[in-house]
Parts: sequence; C-alpha cells; structure tokens
Amino acid sequence: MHRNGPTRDIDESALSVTAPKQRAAGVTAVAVALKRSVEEMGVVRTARTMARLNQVHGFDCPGCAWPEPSGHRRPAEFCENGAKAVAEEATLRTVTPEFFAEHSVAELATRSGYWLGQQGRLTHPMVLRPGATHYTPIAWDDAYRLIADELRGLDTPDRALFYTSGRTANETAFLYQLLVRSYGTNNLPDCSNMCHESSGTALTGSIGIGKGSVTIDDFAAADLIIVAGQNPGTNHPRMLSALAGAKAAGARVVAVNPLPETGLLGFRDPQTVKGLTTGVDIADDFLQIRLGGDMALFRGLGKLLFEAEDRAPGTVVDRDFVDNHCAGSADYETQTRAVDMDTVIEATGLSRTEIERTADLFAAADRIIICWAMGLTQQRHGVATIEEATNLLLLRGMIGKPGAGVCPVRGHSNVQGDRTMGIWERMPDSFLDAIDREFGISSPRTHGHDTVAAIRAMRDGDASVFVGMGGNFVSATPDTEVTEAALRSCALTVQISTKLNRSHVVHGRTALILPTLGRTDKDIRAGVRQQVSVEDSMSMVHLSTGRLDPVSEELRSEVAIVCELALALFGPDHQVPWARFRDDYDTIRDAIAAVVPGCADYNRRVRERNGFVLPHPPRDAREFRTGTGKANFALNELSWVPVPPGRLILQSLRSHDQYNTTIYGLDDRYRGVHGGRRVILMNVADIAELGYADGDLVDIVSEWTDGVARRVQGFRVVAYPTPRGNAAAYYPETNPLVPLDHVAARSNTPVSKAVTIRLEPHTHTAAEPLANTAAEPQAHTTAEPTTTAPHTDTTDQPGTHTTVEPQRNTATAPDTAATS
Ligand SMILES: Nc1nc2c(c(=O)[nH]1)N[C@H]1C(S)=C(S)[C@@H](COP(=O)(O)OP(=O)(O)OC[C@H]3O[C@@H](n4cnc5c(=O)[nH]c(N)nc54)[C@H](O)[C@@H]3O)O[C@H]1N2
Ligand SMILES: Nc1nc2c(c(=O)[nH]1)N[C@H]1C(S)=C(S)[C@@H](COP(=O)(O)OP(=O)(O)OC[C@H]3O[C@@H](n4cnc5c(=O)[nH]c(N)nc54)[C@H](O)[C@@H]3O)O[C@H]1N2
Ligand SMILES: [Mo]
Repeated sequence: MHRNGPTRDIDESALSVTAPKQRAAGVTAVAVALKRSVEEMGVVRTARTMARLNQVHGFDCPGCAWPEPSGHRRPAEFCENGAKAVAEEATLRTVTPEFFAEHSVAELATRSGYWLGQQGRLTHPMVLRPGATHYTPIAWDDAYRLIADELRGLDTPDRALFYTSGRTANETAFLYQLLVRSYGTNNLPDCSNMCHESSGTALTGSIGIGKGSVTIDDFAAADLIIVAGQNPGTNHPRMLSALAGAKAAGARVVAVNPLPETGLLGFRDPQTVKGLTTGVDIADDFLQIRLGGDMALFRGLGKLLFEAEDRAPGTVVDRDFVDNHCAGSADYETQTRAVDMDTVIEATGLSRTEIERTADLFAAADRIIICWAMGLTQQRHGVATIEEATNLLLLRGMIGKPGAGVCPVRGHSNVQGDRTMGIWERMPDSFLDAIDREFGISSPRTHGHDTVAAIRAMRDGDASVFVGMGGNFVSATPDTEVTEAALRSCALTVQISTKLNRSHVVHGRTALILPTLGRTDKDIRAGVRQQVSVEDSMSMVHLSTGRLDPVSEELRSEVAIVCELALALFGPDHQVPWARFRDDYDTIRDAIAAVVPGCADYNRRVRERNGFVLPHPPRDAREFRTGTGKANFALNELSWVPVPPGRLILQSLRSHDQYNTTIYGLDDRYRGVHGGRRVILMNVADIAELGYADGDLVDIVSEWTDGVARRVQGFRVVAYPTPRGNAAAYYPETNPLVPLDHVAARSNTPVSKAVTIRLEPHTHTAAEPLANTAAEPQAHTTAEPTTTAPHTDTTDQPGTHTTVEPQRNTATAPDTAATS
C-alpha cells in the first residue's frame, strides 16, 4: 500500500501564464480535488476520507479555521483546498528509514519544499547525530531521554524555545504549554505571531477580547460585509458560500484588495446545480486599494460618516451605543474630521467617488460586518489599521448586535484554540495562577519570546534548544538567511511533524524528527478511540475524530509525545498526571474545564451536536473588559506605504496550490500562473517604466535601513492588474527578502505585505542552472552591502510613511488601548 513520491523537482522553465479566472470554485475545483486525492491515497481511502470531512462525527478539516454551518451540513461540507489539505495528510506515500539512508541531509537541503513535502508521511522517529551526514532511526524512549537530558543541562529554561503551529488540537496545546511552564519558561512562540497577532492586539485594546465578535449566523443577517485584505476563494473557500448566502438575503459585499482576487469577484458553488452552472457575483464593489492604504481608507470613511451625520443628525452615529458603551469618542471625532481627503486618496489610490460610494453604503446599512486577514495584519501599521476599522464599527454601534461585528478570519484550523489553551508567550497572570492552583506548579511570570524574538535569541546565542510542535519554522519566518543561521547555531532542534519539510534539513548540532498522527488518523490509547477538540474562527469548540489507519505503527499522537517527554523530563512523580493524560484524553478535558475560562463542563459540551460557543462578552452582553470598562476608540497617527522612486512595494502571498509552506502543486489557477512559482506580478506600466518586459527574468533585492541587500534570484515578470508601484510574489520563496526587524508596531508581526524592493536583470550563471532556481530560496540569497542607497524616507522605517497630524501616537501612548 505504500507509494513513493515524485523524484523530479520543480522545473521553472515549464512555467506558463494565462489570463486570470473570472469565477472561483465550480466543477474544476471538484475535479482537481478528486484527482489529487486519488493520486495521493487511492480510490477507497479517498471515498472514506471525504465522507467524514467536517461531519458531526468526523474530523475537522485541517485546512482553514472557517466554521461549519450551524444547521444542516451538506453531504460534502468541504472545498477544493480543504480536500487538498486532507489528501496531503492522508497520503499513502511514506518517508521511511530507507528513504533517509538513501538521501543525505546535504542532498535534501538542495530540494525544494515542494519536493520534500511530496515524498509523503514520516514513519519513524529519526535522529541526526553531531557531524553525521544522514538521519538514522532512534527508539522513542531514547529520543525523549535525549531531549530531557539537553533541557536539564541548560543553565536556564529560557534558553529553550517551544514553537507551535496552529494545527495542534486543544488537548495537545493545553498539555504542551503545561509542560513548558512546568519546565520553567514562557518561551512559546507560535505561528499566530506571524498571522493574526495584530488582530488580537488591536481587538484586545478596543473591545477587551482578541477574538472576532460574529458567528456564522450573523452572515445571513448582515446587510453590508466588507472583506479587506483577504483572498477567501483560495484561503477560506467555504466563506464564499456564506457570502453568497448573505447576498441572497440582500446583503452588499465590498472587497478591498490590491488584486482582483477571483473568489471575491465571482463564485460557482460546487454544491448546488445552479451554482455550478451560472455562479454568482460576490463583490458588489471592488476597491482596488494600494498596499498598506487601508488605514487611510477607514479614516476617510470615518470623516465622511461624520459629515453624513451633520447632514442628517441622528441617523449615522449610534449615540446611544457611543455614549453608553464607548470611551474616547470626542478625540476620535476631532482626529477623524481633521483628515485631509487628498491624503486619503493618495494613500489608497482610490478615487473620491469610490470612497464616497462606500461611505454611503456604510452610513445606510443597519448590520455591518468587517472581515479581514493577512492583507491588514502583516503591515507595519497593522494594529492601527484594525483599530481604525473597529472605530468605524463602534461609531455605528455594530458590536454586540445580530448581523454585525468584527471578523478576523483566522488561518490555521486551530490557531485560535491554541491561544485559548495558553499557547502565548504573554499569557495573563490569571491564567498562570489557575494552572498553578490546579497542578501545584509555579509557572514563570516573565514573558517569553515570540517568533521574531526567538529568532533573535538563537542568532545572539541566547537560546540553544528549539522544539517545533508542527509547522515549518525555517520557511515560515522572515529573513531566511538569518533564521537558518540561527537554527544551525542550536545544540538541539526537535521537529514534531507529519511531513518532511525544510526545518528538518536546517538543523542544530543534534536533530530529531518525531513523526506524529494527524487530524485524519485513528488514535487509539488503551484500546479506546481518542478524540481531540478544536476552536474555529468564531469561537465554536467541537470534537474531531480521526478515522484512517495510520501509515505506520511507529506514529505517536501529539498528546502522547508531550506526555512521554514530560515523564522523561520530570520523572513519574511529577505533580501533573502525565501518564493519565496520555491514556485518556477525557482527563485532559477535565483539566481544561478546571483551568480555562469559558470551558466549564468541557467534556459534555464538546460532545453536543455542533459543539459549544465560548463566551465573548462584547458579543454576548456588550460588555467590554478593557482598562476603561468600555469599548475604546483608538487614536493613531495616520500611516500608509508610499512607493519610493524607482522602487516597488512587494507583498508576499499564497498561491491557490499551497498551504502556507506546504506546496500542493504548481498551479495558481485563478491567477493564471501554471507549472512554476517564481513569478513577480507587476503593473504593466511599472514593467515598462523600470525597463523590463513581460516574461523577463529578474532578481529581487529588498532594501532596509541596515544596508543589507537581501536578494532572491530568477523571478519571471508577469503583467498583472495590481496597483501602480505594488507587486506581488509567493511566500515562502520571497521570505529571504523580509528583514527580521521589519515588524508591525505593537504586535511584532513580520511585515510580509510591504517590503521595499528594487529589481535587477537576472544574469544566470552556469553554477545556477535555471531549472533549479526554484529549489531553495536561501541557496540564491546573498546578503551583500547595498550598492544603491536605500530610498530616502524621513522616518526610520522604510516602507511606512507617517504624516504629521496633531494627534497622539499610540506607539508611545499604548494606554489608549490598554488591556485589562
Ligand atoms: N488553501 C489555503 N488555505 C489557507 C492557507 C493556505 O496557505 N492555503 N493559509 C491559512 C492561513 S495560516 C492563513 S493566515 C490564511 C491567510 O489568508 P489570506 O490573508 O487570504 O492569505 P494571503 O495569500 O496572504 O492573502 C492576502 C490577501 O490580502 C491582499 N492584500 C495584501 N496586502 C494588502 C493591503 O495592504 N490591503 C488590502 N486591503 N489587501 C491586501 C492580497 O492581495 C491577498 O488577496 O489562510 C488560511 N487558509
Ligand atoms: N512571507 C510570508 N511569510 C509568512 C506568511 C506570509 O503571508 N508571507 N504567513 C505567515 C502565517 S499567516 C503563518 S500562519 C505562518 C505558518 O507557519 P507554520 O504553521 O510554521 O507553517 P506550515 O507551513 O503551516 O507548517 C507545515 C508543516 O506542519 C507539519 N504538520 C502538518 N500537520 C501537522 C499536524 O497535525 N501535527 C504536527 N505536529 N505537524 C503537522 C508538517 O510537517 C508541515 O510540513 O507563516 C507565516 N509566514
Ligand atoms: Mo496564518
């Protein structure tokens, strides 16, 4: 039953480009999903798997965090990219000890992430000893002992880092943070630091809780939905059904994006006959905004709303809500009225008419939802942008009423649950007190390292052990060359993984690969089938039950790995009952119920048909647990991202054929890019102005205040409808360009959506055959002193320009967004 992965790597010379698609999903989506599934796992396993996806007694889709419908679930509650995520995990291809004997680590390091992932599921625990050329098998107990010895030998627990990727279920997350805190550190960086950290930071300050305030049912009740900085057709395809449903009930949808993303413009619902044949338009209006222009847009809309209120007093501002539930409205009004519309137009690249049209919709609607994702969070002023969007909703009283609210659309399927369970380097003392009380441990109170700080700590020799609970740290993080050197400087790197990735081949002096069960795999402990639970983007918690036979008997569940490691580290007499937790997940849920707010009676409620919803005080009772006890209007200086002369602003984004660093295939079907990934999408006028032609090969060089010219080579210029001065290329190929210090103010999220770049003609050398340019980003990255002076921006943060307006700057006055 075992299959082998492909032997050939990407050949970028096979790349072809066609016109972007007008409508997302449809029959092609179903066909592509089925083809991939059958290739990976055969017909029988495909049928068994798809029947269980997102069903009440099945497993939660490991794709995105979009919720399941609350009422009737259709027989196939999945989307093309959910199906791909499942096929990727449920594959019958395997990476065995024989595979590792055949391929040295040095050889694997020349392969692309795509090739590595396509080799299949990891089957055995493996170790790379100091100086060895190959990974060799290791017994589980020896692996745990090796890690425990290394951890015990550190002079302080703060020299160890424990990363988490958002696929990890609640039970694992809870135990993992408990292990890390029992050991004595808060070094719990996670993928959320690179993802929705800006949303959490902004919302906690504004409304007192870092989570979205809407449920799936609010979509059907909304009459205006703004979708900003998000590409749902690819990254949250089931959201298109919710948007189509909202439209059928009369809602308007406005898309705010630099790119005319296919799924936003049109959708063929693969689950209805009508949808398949005709399809629907999603966006009633498309605002093609400049990268980083959203804060200015929201500020401009605010001004127009105040003017509309002047014209028809009592119709726009929700006085009752603002007076009774909000703080800071007077300062917000002064600041907002003062904004210059010409500045807004320049910053957004939108016309006055477009902005006015949106303001009219915003003033007239009774129930407004604003949705967003990485286009807003991964900006230097991401926190301020989200606060500005929230300000608009507060002004109109749109928090805590049906059909309205804030909707940060989460990424990884359990990234929100991991936070609820304590995966955060800055968990509040109330949570730490609760675990201390429950288990009799003393968790440290000093905050730990987030993702960027973790890289700095390794780079500076302040951390020497890295443990990854899932994810692909080295490829997901910015500044690839710096990060790779940081990881290589570690004494020990441990990756708990389902599939091979680059973080296994960029390793510490000793390295371990610990293969684990995935969401789809059957998990039997002490003869009983175990279940795990997850929380979606709208705070719904429910069970997930794996059903497939694991590809190897050597796989362990994440829960078992955490518990066994804890037993090796703390011995059998530790206060925390690790062995009991390992053998019966219900006992973990009882502990969660005792410790985690809102989780009382967890075991029973999680078994209810659709699970249960966690409390959300603003949504449930218009209660705002902020420093002021009210919802806060936030005040920030207006920021946007101007384009320096001769330069471009680059955003790095996902193709339709990848899941973060996991590359499923080479077709970004909706955008018309096929057979390769090294492209840079540019406005046709910019291509001409910079002296290139469509199809040219270029090197991309990013510019930063440190004078280092970060470079990636051999990208094909593709003419694309992106705003002037704004370009786009895929993540993770362009991560070497993102400077480690280029982070969002207050959330420390890498600014993956606005890097200042210049282009140089690609001169390809014999040492670097074209066919291999896709292989590895870092292999073609050279950090060299820049030859051209970085652009002259008056601020010290390239890529973000700030106007001087007579307002308080939240960066220095965080008290306006104080959390409780
Ligand atoms: N199939 C699939 N599903 C996924 C993922 C995946 O890789 N593949 N990843 C998961 C994860 S972890 C996450 S976080 C989400 C990510 O979901 P998205 O945020 O949709 O992912 P990105 O591809 O980063 O797309 C960012 C979008 O924002 C736009 N954008 C960029 N900059 C700006 C800006 O300044 N302003 C505005 N208004 N728009 C901007 C881009 O043009 C693009 O449409 O998806 C999740 N789901
Ligand atoms: N330039 C740029 N960089 C970005 C982004 C961007 O838009 N642009 N986006 C950022 C965002 S939003 C995110 S969330 C991060 C993602 O960062 P990560 O979460 O670290 O990366 P993934 O690619 O999702 O991790 C994939 C790996 O997870 C492992 N895995 C999969 N399923 C399981 C499982 O069930 N258990 C375990 N233990 N392991 C599993 C597999 O080995 C697989 O290779 O990247 C960030 N980096
Ligand atoms: Mo994410």
